[in-house]
Amino acid sequence: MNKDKIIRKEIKEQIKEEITEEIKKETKEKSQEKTQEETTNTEQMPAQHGESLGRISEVQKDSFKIRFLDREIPAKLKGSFYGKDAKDLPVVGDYVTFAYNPAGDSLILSVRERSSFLQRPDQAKTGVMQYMVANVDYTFIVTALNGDYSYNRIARYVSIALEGGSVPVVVLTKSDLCTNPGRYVREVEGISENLRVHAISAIYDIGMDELKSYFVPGKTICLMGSSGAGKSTLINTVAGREVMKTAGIREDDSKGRHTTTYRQMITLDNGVCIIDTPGMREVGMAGNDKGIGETFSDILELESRCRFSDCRHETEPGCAIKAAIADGTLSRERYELYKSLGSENERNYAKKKAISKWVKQRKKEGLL
Ligand SMILES: Nc1nc2c(ncn2[C@@H]2O[C@H](COP(=O)(O)OP(=O)(O)OP(=O)(O)O)[C@@H](O)[C@H]2O)c(=O)[nH]1
Ligand SMILES: [Mg+2]
Repeated sequence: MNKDKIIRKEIKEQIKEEITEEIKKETKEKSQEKTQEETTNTEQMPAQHGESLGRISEVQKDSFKIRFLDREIPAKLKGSFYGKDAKDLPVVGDYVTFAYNPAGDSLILSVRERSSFLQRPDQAKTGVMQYMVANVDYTFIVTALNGDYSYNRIARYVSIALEGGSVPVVVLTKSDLCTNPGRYVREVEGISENLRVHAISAIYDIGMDELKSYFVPGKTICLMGSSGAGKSTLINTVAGREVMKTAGIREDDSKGRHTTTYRQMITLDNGVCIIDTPGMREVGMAGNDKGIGETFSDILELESRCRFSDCRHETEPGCAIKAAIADGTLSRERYELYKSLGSENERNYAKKKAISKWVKQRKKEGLL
């Protein structure tokens, strides 16, 4: 059994215990002739001093919300989290243990091991990582079929999803505004072997049936993409009601208005968890070797077939990359993309290493 399943089993068991407890309380309270209204709000809450297991549904600076049963519990971190590495702090989608406080913020005690963890370098390109979401099964890479479309950016998202251990699914939205969505579907399918791609219109209910296979109870889906791509609209359509705020894009450049401003996990009535995220302006590469390797696994395979192990794919004889470009099995555009993402990844990684060396040195000198 994988860790995610174990955690879900634990939650189920906990729910069972809570329900039994609830029934006992209800019987007792009925005999004391209390009204139903007076009791419902507190009955489903965890024991005050016990440790409970919930899931982070929202993070805003130092404030967290924990999804427990069908409630959102406000929470803060236990003091021992301070000074920990940023990657060890809870993110949306994390399973956490917490001590329940009925009078205010509950206390997050620990973060359970993650089955997947999506991260990217921060926008300032310092190589510092931004930790986004955890325990995601599918990452929907949402791109609108208007001015938003970018082959290069989709490839970046795909490598981030793969690096983090989730399955990338490209969702091309606003197909109603595009005269030839099929052309884009084929182009995106060419980014990586086995990449799943769907063209939809959430507003006109086109292609939505194709997405049903992902919305399976117990699965977690995270939506990422530019502002205005239609992430929140897609969630509202799937939910059948307005659970997320949406807003029109700017007419002059088709860009969105950053309507969603923080990551948030909602649970649909059928038990599917969906994480909505704010639109990203840029998707940088750092610490992403595995993701790039998996996205371009066919190119790695070709490289391994070159006559020389240190082949630079330039003038060397017996080069499998050059041969594949010549016979059309590998597109030059895709190979160039692989090279540029790889070198950006290396550059940022070197920067990241230099920063952590600097921080370590300053700490040693007592300056930090
Ligand atoms: N024509 C058309 N418009 C759509 C479709 N999906 C979304 N839109 C419109 O696109 C605009 C932006 O949609 P949102 O769902 O708010 O976009 P978002 O990706 O959540 O944007 P941020 O929250 O800013 O990151 C809204 O005006 C939507 O009505 C679609 O399938 N077709
Ligand atoms: Mg949104």
